[in-house]
Amino acid sequence: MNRLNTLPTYPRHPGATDEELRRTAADILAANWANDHTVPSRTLYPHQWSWDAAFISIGLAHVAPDRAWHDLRSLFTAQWPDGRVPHIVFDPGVAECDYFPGPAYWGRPTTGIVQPPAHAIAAWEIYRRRPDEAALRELRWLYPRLVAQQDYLTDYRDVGGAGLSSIVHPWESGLDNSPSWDATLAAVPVPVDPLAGYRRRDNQVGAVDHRPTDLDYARYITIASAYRDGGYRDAELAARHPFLVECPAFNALRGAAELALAEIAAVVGADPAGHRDRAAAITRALTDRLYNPDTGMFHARDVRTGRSSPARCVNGLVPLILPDLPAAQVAGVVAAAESARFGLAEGLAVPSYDRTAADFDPLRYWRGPVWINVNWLLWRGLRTHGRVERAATLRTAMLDLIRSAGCYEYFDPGTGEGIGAAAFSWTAALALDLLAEG
Ligand code: 9WN
Repeated sequence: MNRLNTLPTYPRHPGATDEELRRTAADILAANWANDHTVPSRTLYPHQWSWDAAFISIGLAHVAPDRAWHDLRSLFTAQWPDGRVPHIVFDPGVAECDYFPGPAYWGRPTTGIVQPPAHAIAAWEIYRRRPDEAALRELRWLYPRLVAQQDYLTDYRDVGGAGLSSIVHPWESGLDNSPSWDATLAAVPVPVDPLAGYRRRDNQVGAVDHRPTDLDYARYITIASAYRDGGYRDAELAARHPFLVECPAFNALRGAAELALAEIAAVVGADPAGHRDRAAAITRALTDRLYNPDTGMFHARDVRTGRSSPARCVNGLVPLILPDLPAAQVAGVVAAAESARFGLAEGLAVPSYDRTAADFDPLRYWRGPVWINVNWLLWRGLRTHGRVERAATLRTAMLDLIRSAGCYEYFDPGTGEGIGAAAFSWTAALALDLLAEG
């Protein structure tokens, strides 16, 4: 379904002023605070999510630093002994039927899979905004835990052996339904009725034509069950697990996390050098293994088949956040983002998928809509590489969307309409950060 042959212009009605948006965003974050953490959305996502907590705490740093640190502390309190930081920490006060798959499915108070490691970046951001004694205590508490998180991803998840971490489930990417996984998912055998005995909750609270299809959902459950039934062990994954993919955004965040850890190490009295070396090695591996000079983008790679996904997805632009990305890759990614496929040169926020692709879908989860968190990463990447004017335009495009539509989970890339969950935490949080950087 390609409904967009030409680039759209969003309705430019002025929407909220800076001050109004700041107030609304702070109110949303306050309303989504649940005892010791922030939920992404009261309706769709009533627990704590891992990479959401990172983005949320970056915004909270501007209005409630105590809650920013508290959010990260809650998440890392649920870290597993092997270092993995679970993708969801379940709130024991929320009923099982309010989110699927919940703790009964996973057999634990957290899920056993992870999400992109954006937390060291968040910790450094909170600290640098207010580097006082209390912040230093939090940073000291977090540092060894953040290192353990990175060690887990290096020691247990380098299934391909080339220095990149594999994700074992699309949910680990945070870009769940992205076309990046289509080829790999197509090969996952689906039992006749894999959802038997389960009831999707997302389709009851979200629009059916926005959410993943039943077939994709069935595959998600098949893959999650395989990992769960293997005791969440990572040994011999290559021989037995149906989904193993190197995602460019996940690994770029892992590299950026090492650089944030280098900054943190210098403050807490640890050695930054090892972190810088690891970051450099990740950038090299990404460039050697996932970059395609013909598309100017990074592409997900299936570790089992060795095949690169042909899809041009927003995760293929995220390595721009790495300051040591070589000039050729920087130029390629910027050109791809500016092209009509992603629309940056037209002053638009980038969609999650190539607008010109035949199966581009402006409404369905990660297959077209605009998400603020990946645009925020891209904005940082543009600034890191001196594309200051482009970064400023992207900032304006993001804020325009949010001002006009509200703090939605994602946005229709054709009309700018807000879709998914309303009062979504990371949109509110990152709006606060963007406003502060005006
Ligand atoms: C599964 C919470 C999460 C985000 C993900 C987003 C969506 C969950 C879902 O919501 O995923 O983890 O139920 O669809 O894709 O990025 O962390 O906001």
